[in-house]
Amino acid sequence: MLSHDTRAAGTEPTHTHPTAGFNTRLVHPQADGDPYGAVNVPIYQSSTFAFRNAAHGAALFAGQEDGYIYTRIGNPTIRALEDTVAGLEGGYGGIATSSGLGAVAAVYMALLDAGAHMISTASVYGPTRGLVEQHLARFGVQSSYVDTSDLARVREAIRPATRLIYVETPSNPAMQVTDLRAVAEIAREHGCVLVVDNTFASPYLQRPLELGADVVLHSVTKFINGHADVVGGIIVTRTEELQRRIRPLMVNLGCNMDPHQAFLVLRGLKTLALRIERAQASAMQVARWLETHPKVSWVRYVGLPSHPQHDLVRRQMRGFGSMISFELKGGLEAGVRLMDGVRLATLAVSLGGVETLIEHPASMTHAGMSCEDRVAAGITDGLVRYSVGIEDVEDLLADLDQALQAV
Ligand code: LCS
Repeated sequence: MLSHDTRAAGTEPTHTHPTAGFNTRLVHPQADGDPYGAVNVPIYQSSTFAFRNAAHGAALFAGQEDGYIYTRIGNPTIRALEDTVAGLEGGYGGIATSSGLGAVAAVYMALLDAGAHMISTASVYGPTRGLVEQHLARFGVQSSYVDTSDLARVREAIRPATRLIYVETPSNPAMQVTDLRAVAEIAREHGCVLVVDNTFASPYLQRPLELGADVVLHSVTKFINGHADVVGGIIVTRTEELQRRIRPLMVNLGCNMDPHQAFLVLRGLKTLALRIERAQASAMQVARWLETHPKVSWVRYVGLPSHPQHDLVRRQMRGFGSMISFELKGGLEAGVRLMDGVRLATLAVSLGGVETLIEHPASMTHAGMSCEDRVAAGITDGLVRYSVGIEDVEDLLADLDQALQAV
């Protein structure tokens, strides 16, 4: 069997600072020491790695020795990111991918056989759902989309062929929150793997593996990198067994991360906690301000007591993050005016960066869903999504104020 890893079989990743706290691990990535003492993990921009001799090459391919063969299989810069994020999530190991959707695809393809059934949060990021409904369905994968915040709906959807439960919490953009401990119990009872998309929270605010999930994944394009200059993804597995099921699929699919991407993400990661603390403090102010605005019909922010799962959020997350969804009284037309009226917030998809972004899910990120599925998932036509950045909050409020006056 060919090696699909940079690590010899049965070897646990060892941590440079095994007792270090979360913030320390952000700043000091898990990496092999650099011979020149470089403070940052260097970019190993090399497609291939020389073997010392033929026996060394054979040992690497056989998975008997740690080391690097070829960058699609593994690379020191990429591995530093994988080991660091795995440590932050409390998992066995990481698998970095070319995009968040690459991570989703690798997990689905590794864990779902023809005829298998999966259950997913209905209000997931649109293409995550499209991947199954438009593509994997052709290979015989069956899927049900339910409001996973309602545990009865999850139980009802279980079939004999159910192998995987996929939860996005908080969900994009409906901000629905799923009780991970409870769903993990359901998954265990029925022999299913629980996969959690932790993109909206980041490991700083929520650690699904500690609540019973088996696999966590991220679009690192968002909070983990945080600077709107990289598209990337990462998978973290709780066990070595799951790592050995998913990693070969990623390697054979060829959706690996690039070393330069990994370098940028390692740099962005250093300030994850600082960025989130700042953005979520502003988000709370913006959400409260919107909630009292006469032109706003409702606001969904997990930090507001008006959020239907606010108590669960307090138990499950260590903060509220910086994603806000809201609806204007004037519906879609008012939303369009608002998006065309803001001057500081940028009208763009994506989220979780240092700059504030605004977008309209029904016509943009979730346009691929049928109108019926969208409304069932809580994504109404007038819903506006606002990703709060780290600007001065007074400037963000002034910007919203002037744009809302024109609505
Ligand atoms: N999971 C979540 C929760 C996401 O929000 C996204 C992208 C993905 C996975 C896919 O990650 P990617 O391949 O883009 O790195 N969400 C986007 C959004 O809401 N606007 O633009 C992209």
